[in-house]
Amino acid sequence: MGFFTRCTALFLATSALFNVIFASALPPLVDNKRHFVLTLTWEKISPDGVERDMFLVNGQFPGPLLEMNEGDDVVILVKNESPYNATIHYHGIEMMGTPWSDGVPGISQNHIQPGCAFTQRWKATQRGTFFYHSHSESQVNDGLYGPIVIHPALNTPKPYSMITEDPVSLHAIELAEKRRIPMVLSDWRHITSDKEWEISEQSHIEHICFDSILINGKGNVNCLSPEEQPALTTPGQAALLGLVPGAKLTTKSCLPPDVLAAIPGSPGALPVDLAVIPPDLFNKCTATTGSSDMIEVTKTKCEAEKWIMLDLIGTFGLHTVQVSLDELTMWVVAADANYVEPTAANSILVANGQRYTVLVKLPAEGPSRRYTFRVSSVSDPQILFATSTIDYRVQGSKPAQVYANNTSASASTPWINVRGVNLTSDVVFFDPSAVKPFQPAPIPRDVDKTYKFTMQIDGNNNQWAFNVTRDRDLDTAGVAPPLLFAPRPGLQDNHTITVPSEASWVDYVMQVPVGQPPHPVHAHGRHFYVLGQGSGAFKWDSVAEAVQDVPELFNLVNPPLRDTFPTPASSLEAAWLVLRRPSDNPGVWFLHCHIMSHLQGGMSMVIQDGTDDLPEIPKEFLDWSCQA
Ligand SMILES: *[C@@H]1O[C@H](CO)[C@@H](O)[C@H](O)[C@H]1NC(C)=O
Ligand SMILES: *[C@@H]1O[C@H](CO)[C@@H](O)[C@H](O)[C@H]1NC(C)=O
Ligand SMILES: *[C@@H]1O[C@H](CO)[C@@H](O)[C@H](O)[C@H]1NC(C)=O
Ligand SMILES: *[C@@H]1O[C@H](CO)[C@@H](O)[C@H](O)[C@H]1NC(C)=O
Ligand SMILES: *[C@@H]1O[C@H](CO)[C@@H](O)[C@H](O)[C@H]1NC(C)=O
Ligand SMILES: *[C@@H]1O[C@H](CO)[C@@H](O)[C@H](O)[C@H]1NC(C)=O
Ligand SMILES: [Cu+2]
Repeated sequence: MGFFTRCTALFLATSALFNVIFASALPPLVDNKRHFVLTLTWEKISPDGVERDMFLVNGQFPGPLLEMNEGDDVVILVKNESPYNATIHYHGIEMMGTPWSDGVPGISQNHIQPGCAFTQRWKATQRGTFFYHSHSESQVNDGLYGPIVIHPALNTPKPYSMITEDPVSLHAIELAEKRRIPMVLSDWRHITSDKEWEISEQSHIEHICFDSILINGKGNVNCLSPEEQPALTTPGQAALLGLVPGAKLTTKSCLPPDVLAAIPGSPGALPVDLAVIPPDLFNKCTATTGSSDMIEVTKTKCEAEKWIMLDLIGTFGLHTVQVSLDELTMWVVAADANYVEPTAANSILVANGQRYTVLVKLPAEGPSRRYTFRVSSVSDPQILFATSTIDYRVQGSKPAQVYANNTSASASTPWINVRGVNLTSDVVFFDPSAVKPFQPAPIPRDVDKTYKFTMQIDGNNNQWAFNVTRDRDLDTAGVAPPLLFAPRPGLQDNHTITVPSEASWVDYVMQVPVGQPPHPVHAHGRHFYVLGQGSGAFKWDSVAEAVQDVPELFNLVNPPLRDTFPTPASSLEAAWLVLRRPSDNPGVWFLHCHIMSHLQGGMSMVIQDGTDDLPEIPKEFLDWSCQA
């Protein structure tokens, strides 16, 4: 058999066998359901070269990939073998008809106490990239998360033919989609989340330094010299440093405690106590050579083209980053698991809780090569960055490792620097506000209810309010029974809104006073449309009025569909963001900022959607107390 025939046969075989081949990577169906077990433990490991206590899931960090097909009925047994209360939330999963499996303590379930187990059941009604994470306190900062991929059902319309119509390329893209590569991006501290919160509560400041950024759970501590820092200081950082005469970034490239202390709280804030902060937390940086993620990609002789699909998953506790892959172009094809019209970019802004699925075409010819994948924080509190490697090997050429000590061959050319700033003028940045959903569904011109929130500090600057007052008890203590089991019809208070059952669409207006950082707003249950944003005060009574007044600030035709989207930064001027969301999935849902310190500091709101139409809670959930 000649070379051509062999490759053609392989091409046809892989096309036909796709589903058989990839189905074998999924856990088997039992009783027609996809079963997973997540065992949580608390152990010592060293993701960036420094050992600490942290969560593992099934002995791994990040937790294992949960892979399933659209339409699957999913059953997940969570066994808590750690010494802490915990719950698991499936971020971005809309939980149609199963609000009791959403995993929020005090809202949809009680805590899973140490030694206990809880079973969650939901249907994979969506497709794309998600992640699971703890919803107790700031346990995300202790590593309790892992990726989820839902493979699209057969015959799902996909946007790939908007990139290319060449059948050879489309075949290569389909292959890449089956073998998609999760890129779990996180910020990392050497102290536990409990310790961090304790220091924050005692000192009355937030933003205790991080130590590294991890890519798929691997990383290094990078330290910048005092000579390197000034050129990398952002305007936002410089403005904050200006609060204290002579202030400079610390050895860990953080805003120093006295600058953090100078960020005003609201009236009645307690005096700051900097003496309780161990000085090393800000002022000692010891570089490590921990570990670095390397993804090996091989283009075989039979593959005419090589594409890869990366799932960028922002599991950060605080930081928002620019992501780039040296020399290559990323085609964004999905945002928060929703297909979009493909957009080419060299650098993508990823906020905590957001996901992007990107396709990358690798060169067909030429030598094997190592491409550096860069993650650079753009957040004010600290300069933090990381890299990993895509090791691309063209079958038949020498492996890239041969060139590892040959800088002229091994170093790929960056698009961005460690602050996420472009190094040349031809770098294309992805614009999250301009991206269009693929085959958008019509959205209503009018809504039934409008709720307005003001994102602000309430007390000291580690205490945050989603509207006026911070939420003091829900997430941290976990109320029993959970709100879902005892909904309070009609309740409107500082922490709860009740959307009437007859309302089908709702506008959420986030008002941002001057001086706020971006708050990545995350809604549980249904996703929302990012309808519009602007600067200044939101001075209208309704979105309809605003649309009439400033139509150019709204998109009522094909706005982005997301589950996490940041409010605009408001360093110089107030700002606003309007989200339009269907209220057709009765349940008790959390709406909150996805920055862990803001969430733990009280920045959350409970939405009771359609409490008259709540599905009956299954007995196994109502009666659960410890064992699954
Ligand atoms: C763990 O959860 C239980 C039940 O919600 C609660 O009574 C207990 O105080 C929690 N423990 C901690 C340490 O938060
Ligand atoms: C690169 O490393 C290899 C093996 O480690 C060594 O034999 C070779 O001399 C090195 N080449 C250069 C240019 O340093
Ligand atoms: C280094 O890489 C370049 C480019 O691939 C190649 O031309 C050169 O021979 C390599 N040098 C060594 C010492 O391997
Ligand atoms: C970065 O991009 C902007 C906008 O295209 C451009 O004005 C600027 O010169 C670029 N920076 C560098 C260092 O080339
Ligand atoms: C937010 O607080 C303001 C001021 O107290 C209040 O008028 C408004 O109704 C609150 N918004 C919601 C959604 O509860
Ligand atoms: C709601 O917030 C307002 C403004 O801070 C406060 O005056 C009021 O007491 C709060 N209501 C409750 C029930 O806590
Ligand atoms: Cu926030």
